[in-house]
Amino acid sequence: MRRSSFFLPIIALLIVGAGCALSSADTKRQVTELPNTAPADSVAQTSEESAKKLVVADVQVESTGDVTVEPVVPPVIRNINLKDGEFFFDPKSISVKKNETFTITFADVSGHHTFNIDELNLHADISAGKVITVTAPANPGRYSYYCNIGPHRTLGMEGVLVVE
Ligand SMILES: [Cu+2]
Repeated sequence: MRRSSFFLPIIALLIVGAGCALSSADTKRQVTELPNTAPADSVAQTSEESAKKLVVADVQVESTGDVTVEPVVPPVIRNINLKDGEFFFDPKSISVKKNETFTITFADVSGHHTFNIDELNLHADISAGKVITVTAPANPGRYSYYCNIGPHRTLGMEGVLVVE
């Protein structure tokens, strides 16, 4: 009885002491770890974020570069004045680049005529001042244009769209 009552408080103290030592070691570890990891993470995040911002900035620069290129395209669209009469198209040859978009304005139209390019599925009634927009095919070649009314084509209402 004496021994056990003497040792019990010591054992209890040892346990409490061990518990204190463990808990203080834990808090020390937490205290020392937190300041080390937190700034390192925040630095890494900010550098990642700034890297993302840089990438976004690059994309924006590229897209604005494209946007500035696009408005330049419409003025590049060439207009071709095409006269027609009894029975001709003038000029009889139009040269364009592949994929080029251009307009044809029918300047002087006398009588009822049409303008057709079969390969482009282009079929239009034409009248004075009419403007049609044409996109040249991707394949270079020679594409006939003609009027399909009566014998107009055989009478001379034809020409060729040369795609280079
Ligand atoms: Cu015709």
